[in-house]
Amino acid sequence: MKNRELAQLLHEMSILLEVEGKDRFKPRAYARAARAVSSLGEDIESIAARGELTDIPGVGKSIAKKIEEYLRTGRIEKLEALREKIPVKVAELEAIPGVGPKTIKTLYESLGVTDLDSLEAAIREGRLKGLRGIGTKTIEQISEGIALVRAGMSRVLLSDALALAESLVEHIRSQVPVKRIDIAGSVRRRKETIGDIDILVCADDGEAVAGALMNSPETADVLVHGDTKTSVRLRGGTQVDLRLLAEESYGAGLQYFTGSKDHNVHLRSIAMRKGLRLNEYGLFDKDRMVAGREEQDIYSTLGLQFIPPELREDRGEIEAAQKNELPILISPNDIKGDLHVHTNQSDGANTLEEMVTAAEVLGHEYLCISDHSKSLTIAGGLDEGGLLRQMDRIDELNASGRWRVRILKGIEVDILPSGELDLDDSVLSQLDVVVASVHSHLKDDRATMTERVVTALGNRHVDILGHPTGRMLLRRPRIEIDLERVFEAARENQVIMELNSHPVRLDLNDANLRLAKEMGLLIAINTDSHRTQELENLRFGVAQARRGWLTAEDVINTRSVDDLLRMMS
Ligand code: DGT
Ligand code: CA
Ligand code: CA
Ligand code: ZN
Repeated sequence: MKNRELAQLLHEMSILLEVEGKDRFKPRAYARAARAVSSLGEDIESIAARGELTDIPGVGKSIAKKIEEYLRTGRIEKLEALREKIPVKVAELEAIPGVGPKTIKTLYESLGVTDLDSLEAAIREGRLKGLRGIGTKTIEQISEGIALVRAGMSRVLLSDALALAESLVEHIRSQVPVKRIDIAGSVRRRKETIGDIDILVCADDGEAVAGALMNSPETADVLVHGDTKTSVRLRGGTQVDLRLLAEESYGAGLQYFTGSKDHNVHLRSIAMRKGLRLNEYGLFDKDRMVAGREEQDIYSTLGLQFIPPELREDRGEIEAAQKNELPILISPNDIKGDLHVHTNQSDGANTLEEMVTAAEVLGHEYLCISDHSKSLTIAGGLDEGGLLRQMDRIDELNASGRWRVRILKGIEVDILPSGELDLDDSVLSQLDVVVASVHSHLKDDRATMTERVVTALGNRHVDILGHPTGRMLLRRPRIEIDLERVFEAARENQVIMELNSHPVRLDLNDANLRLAKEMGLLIAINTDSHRTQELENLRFGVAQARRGWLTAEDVINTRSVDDLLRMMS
C-alpha cells in the first residue's frame, strides 16, 4: 500500500506551506488530507481507480490531482519545488517531541535552522533564548528531544527490518539456488529495534548470491564486496550484511551471527571450561570439529538445551538451559483472540463488521471491541450513550450467526488525571472487558503518575491496564512511573497487564514482562488495531512475549472465551 508514503508527503507539504506562509488555509487542508489518507481502511490506489479520491475527507480537486500525480510518477512536483525553496528537513525536526509546524517556522525564519545539526548549534550558541513562544523549559525539552532522536536515528523498528529482511531473502531465493538461507542477528532475536540486518547463505554460486543482493530493488549503495561478506545500504538507509558460509560450518555461523554478543561470550566460556573451542566455524576439540553443521548440535554438545533466539541475551538463559529449565515459550498459535481493537466508532479506520470479518480470517475465537472513551475528543471517543448503542449492536451481530468469532463488549477507557475513569461505573459494569489507559497529562511526575494509575487499578471494573508505560519506540520516552508499585496494585486488584503488540509500542517491554510474570501477573497480548491489517501485529507481540520468557500459561488470551470471561469477572 502506498497510503503511508503518500500521507507522509502530504504532511510534509502542509509543513512546508506553513513555513512558506503564503496561504493560511492550504497548510491545514494538506494536514487534514494527510490524516485522512493515513487512516484509510483501503488502498489509495483502489480508491483512485474508482475515481473517488474527492470522497476522502479533506481531499478537494487540487489535492486529488497531486495524489494522482504521485500514484502515476512517484513524486509531487509542487513538493519538489517547495523543498528546493525551503530546505528544511521536516521529518528530522518533527521527530523531536514538542516540535511542530509553528516551532519549525519560527526556528527557520529567525535562525535559519533546517535540521538537527543546525538546531543543535543554535542551542549551543544560546540563539534560541528570547525567541517568541520558546521559553527556557521548551529549550530544555528540545535538547532532550534531540538526544532521543539521535539515539534512535541509527536504528529501525523490528517490523520494518523484518519486512525488508524477508523480502530480501525472497528476492535472493528467486534469483539464485541456495542450499540454506537465514536471517540472523538482532532480527532473528526479534529485538524491538534493529541496528542492521544480517543474512547468512550457503550456496554453490556465492558470487551470484552477492550479486542478487547488490542488484535488489531495495539496494541503494554497495559498501563492501568481498569473498565471504557483502554489505549494502538500502534506500531507506538500513545496512545489510550478507555472509556466505560453508556447509559444514553453517550451524556454527548461524549461532555466532545470531548473537547476542553477550550470549556468545558466555557460551564460549562454557566451551572453554569443557576444554573445547567455539568460534564462527565450529566447536572444536583440539583440531577436530565436534559440532558445526547444525546450530542445535553446538548447544547439545555443550550440554545445553536448545536456546530459542529470543532468549539469547545472557539474562540467565544459559544457566537455565544447563539445568533443563528453559520455559516452553508461547507461540503464535497459542493465541485465541484479541482483546483491544478500535473501530470507526472512535479513531479506527474500519467498521465493526470489517474488524470481525478480518479476525475470523485469522482464525480468532473472539475479538473484543474497545474503542476510546469520551475525554479523548481528538479520537472521537464514545460517551455512555454511544457505548450502550455499540453494545446493543454487538448483541445483534453475535445473534446474527454471521461469524464464528464471538464479539466481546469492551472499551479503552481513559484514566483521567485524577485516577478516576472517564465513563460511569454503571456502564463499565455491563462490559465484558475494560481496558484502562493513560492518554493525557503524560508529563505527570513519577509520584503523581504512579498514584493516578494505582487509583485507576482500584476500580473493580478494570480488567486490563493498556500500554502501561506509554512509550513510543524511536519517538517518545516512557511515562515516569513506578512499575513495581503498579504491578503490586495490579496483583491486589487482579488486573492484567497489556503487552501492546503495535510495533511502535511493544509495551510492556521484554524486561518489564519478565518482572510482571515473576510478580505473578497475567499478560494480555493485544494489537490495539486501528485497521484490519494491524490485527496481524500479534506476531510482534508474541515475539516480545518470548523475549520476556512468557509461556502460554502466562497469557490470558490463550484461554477459551468461557475461561477468559470467568477469569475476568
Ligand atoms: P544490531 O544489529 O545492533 O541490532 O545487533 P546485532 O546483534 O544484530 O549485532 P551485529 O549486527 O553487530 O552482529 C550480529 C551478531 O554477530 C551479533 O549479535 C553477535 C555476532 N558478533 C558480531 N561481532 C561480534 C564480535 O565482535 N564478537 C562477538 N562475540 N560476536 C560478534
Ligand atoms: Ca545486526
Ligand atoms: Ca551486522
Ligand atoms: Zn490507547
